[in-house]
Amino acid sequence: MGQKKINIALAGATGAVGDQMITCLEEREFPIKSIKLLASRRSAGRKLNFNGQSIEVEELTENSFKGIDIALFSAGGSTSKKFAPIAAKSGCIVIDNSSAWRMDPAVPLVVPEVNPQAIADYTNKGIIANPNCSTIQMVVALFPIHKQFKIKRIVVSTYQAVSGTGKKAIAELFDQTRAMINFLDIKKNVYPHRIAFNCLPHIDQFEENGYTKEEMKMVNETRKIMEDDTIGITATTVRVPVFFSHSEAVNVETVKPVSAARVQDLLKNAPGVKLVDDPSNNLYPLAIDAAGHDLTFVGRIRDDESLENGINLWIVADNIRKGAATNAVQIAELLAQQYL
Ligand code: NAP
Ligand code: 12T
Repeated sequence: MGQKKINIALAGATGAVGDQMITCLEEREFPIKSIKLLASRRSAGRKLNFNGQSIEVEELTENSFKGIDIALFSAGGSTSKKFAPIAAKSGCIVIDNSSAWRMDPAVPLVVPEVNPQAIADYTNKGIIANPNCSTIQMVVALFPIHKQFKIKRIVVSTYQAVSGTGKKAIAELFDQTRAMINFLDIKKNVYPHRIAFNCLPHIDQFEENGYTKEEMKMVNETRKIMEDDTIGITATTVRVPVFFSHSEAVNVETVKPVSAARVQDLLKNAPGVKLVDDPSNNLYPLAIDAAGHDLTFVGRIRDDESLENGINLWIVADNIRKGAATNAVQIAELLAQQYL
């Protein structure tokens, strides 16, 4: 990447995703000219490290984006709704991690391994949306299958880490676990029920149809990214007491004849995928192995013996890295290389 150096801003720099954005930009040696770290007034004045340099966090305001080329937002939906258009108006391109803009038809929703061409539409509003974490890892694994065998229907159940909810939820699982093993009282703040030693079939808010917003994001975002509204998708999203990495049990029905062996072959060389599928040696993707990595790990690939053309897979990725920060930084890299 010997190209133009970029003035970058991180909105939500002090959060779980912002923290990983900083690490990602450092690790990937993103071509930075300057970096501005933004958060709420509560964090203004705090210092964070970037490439060995101590940088003061500033309060996010309407004037934060002058001279910025790319702004990476991970400061919640309402902040994005309000400030992304203001940032775009100041002439920078926003890559937004919240759900605020994802289904806006004028806003591209991008996973670089699947639809990098959609980035070109950033000119519509100056905003590019980063998909939901559960959706990103699923489409990385399924898009090669869709291209080859045409997917008719997806049935997915997720096992999602608490880090998806942010720093307070990470602390809640830690505190509740410690309280449990010390026979102390359990405090609940973030989730409506105890998450320690439990599973909650509830991620984000419930909608009128009985599904959660998280489940409907998986349905709608998958179709938008794969650019195919004919795919049937149904999801059950579950919070589990895991700190990092989402796991997904996925059943796929295809139009063309498919087999587990052919899908294994296909995914061996698929971009962004690491095949881990050797059950005889107890090898399959695990949340604890995916944590800290950028690839999407796929295994347990089996023929669905109840269907003519069906397979089952187990898909795991670090929800804060590929599910959020890494995917956003990959989009920023493509912007810098091809558009700026
Ligand atoms: P978090 O750990 O709770 O951090 C929230 C961040 O937003 C903090 O930096 C916080 O600053 C900042 N913030 C909150 N309110 C603000 C305001 N009014 N003005 C400016 N900054 C404000 O949460 P997180 O897990 O990092 O998630 C942040 C965002 O990323 C959310 O929008 C979430 O939807 C999105 N996200 C997306 C994915 C994905 O699927 N792609 C995954 C996880 C999260 P203070 O420290 O000052 O409070
Ligand atoms: N509620 O970006 O709680 O739409 O794990 C991501 C993760 C929303 C999002 C979570 C959420 C999003 C969560």
